[in-house]
Formats: sequence, structure tokens, C-alpha cells
Amino acid sequence: MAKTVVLVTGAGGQIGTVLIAALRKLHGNMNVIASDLHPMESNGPFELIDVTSSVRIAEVIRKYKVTQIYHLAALLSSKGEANIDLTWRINFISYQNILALAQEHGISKLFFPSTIGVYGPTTPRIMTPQNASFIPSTVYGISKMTGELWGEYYRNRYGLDVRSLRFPGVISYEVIPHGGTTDFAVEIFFAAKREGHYISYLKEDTRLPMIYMPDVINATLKLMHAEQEDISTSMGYNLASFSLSPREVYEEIKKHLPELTIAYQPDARQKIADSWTETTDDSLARSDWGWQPEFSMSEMTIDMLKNVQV
Ligand code: AKB
Repeated sequence: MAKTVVLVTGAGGQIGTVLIAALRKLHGNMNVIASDLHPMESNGPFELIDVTSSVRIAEVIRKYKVTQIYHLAALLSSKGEANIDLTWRINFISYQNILALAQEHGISKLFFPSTIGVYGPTTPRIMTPQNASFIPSTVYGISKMTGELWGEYYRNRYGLDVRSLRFPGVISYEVIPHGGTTDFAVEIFFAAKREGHYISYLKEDTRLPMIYMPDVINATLKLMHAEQEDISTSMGYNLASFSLSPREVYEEIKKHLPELTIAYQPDARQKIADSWTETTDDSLARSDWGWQPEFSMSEMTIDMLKNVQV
């Protein structure tokens, strides 16, 4: 059997930082190539890659004889609106190139992180189905939905094994995310420990789907290790864990840090959050490959407060 050699793009980001460690545990440090636009610490091979250069990606695939790709590099929803052309190039054109390279170089599996950002104002807000009316209102959502469709096309036309998840807002303590609409759910933990006060850029009752990092890693690895015949789609699987609003997470943290205070000053991100949904139906992920989240909102809160370093 051929050795598994994994390339991870965007390895310095919120998910990449933690996923790299999990993949290296599984496949060995030397068999997981971290790559990012900026230098980063790495206890294994690292390559500087600007994902908009398909020539550079091809070079790295050839150099290490890469067999699997996790393409994490992306601009998130809020930052994406500040430069829509660059976001389209990074989020979609680079992925389109990677699909073509995967086909050309016989890549055995490709992971594409999608997002709740693919939902839009016409999408049912409660228990969003796997397939519904998805008309995203951000370039981030448009690029990710197009990416999902392109991945499904490659699966149907060329048999490429593309796997994808629609991640909710990701909560973690290792790296503070920037440029997203769900960032408040991480920022509040750091602010709670540092200043004892948080100013939320969303209204108090804006509820969004969220997930804790250990469940992100579990879901990704479980999906990527599922038998190919159990994967019924290369579109992103809906992935649910818990939902929370700024007030709900504030009240949960307050149980442990009673001095915490909060103020609400909604900004442009409110409009993006309002176009997304509150809860999602992830029954397809559960029945296809046995998805089951482990962390509730209260368990996540306890773990975050134990681990956030300020
Ligand atoms: C964002 O807020 O843009 C991301 C996401 C939900 O995909 N965290």
C-alpha cells in the first residue's frame, strides 16, 4: 500500500494549527507537510505556499509525492467582504486549481472545509436541511458554495474522492480567529479572563451554530477515514453541535466568572449573522459516517476557561 503523505494548506490558521498536530500523530511528523502564506513553527516539513499559485502547489505535491490534501486556506466571512476579488481568488480559484491538480497527480483524498456561510436569507433558519435554498449573501458563502459544487462535479465526473464539512463557528483556545462573524464566541473567553468585560459586535440574542475544536478534529478525521462507499456526497455535510448567542455564552461564562460584564454594539457583522441560520439538521453526517458531537456548550465553557492563556 502506498505511504500516506498529507499536504495541509492554511496550516497556521485556527483549525490548521490543531489539525496538523492530530494528523502528525496519525501519519508521523515527516508525512504531514504544513504550508502557509507566512512562516510558522512546525515540528515537521513546512513549505511557504501562496495558494493562488497553482505552479507552487504542484511543485510541493511533486517534491513530497503528496497523496492527500486538506485545503484549509481561506478568507472568512467578514474579512472577505473587504476585498471580494481576493476572497474569490483565495477561496474558490485556488480550490478549482487544487481539484485539477488532485486529478492530475492522482491524489487519493481531498478535504474541503465549507461553512454555515453557505446558508442565506432564503434558507430555513431552524434545523436547516442538508439540501435547501442556499443563496449566500457574502463572497465567502458564494465561494464556498461554488467550491462545494465544483467538488461534487469532480466526484461525479472523475471519481475524485472529495470530502467536505459545513463547519459552524469554531471555538478554540489555541489561536484567536480573525475576520469571521462567529469570532465573538472565542473573543469573549479571552476578554473575560483579561479585562472582565466584553463588547459584542452582535446583538445579544443572535444565535448561531457553534462547535468546539476537539469535535472539529474528530469530525474531520472521522469523515476522512470513513469508507468511500459510506460517503454519499462531496457537498459539505451539515455538521451540528450546539448553538449560542452572545448573551447565552456570556451567562454560561458568568457562572464561573461572576464579575464578567458585557455590552452590545452591533456592527456590519450583524447583517451577515442575520443571513445565517440558528440550528442545522446533520442527520446525513450521522447516518453516513456516524458523526456524533461530544461537547455541549457548558462542557466547552469549562474546558475553554481551563485552557485560555492571557
Ligand atoms: C466565519 O464566521 O466566517 C467562520 C464561519 C462560520 O465559517 N467562522
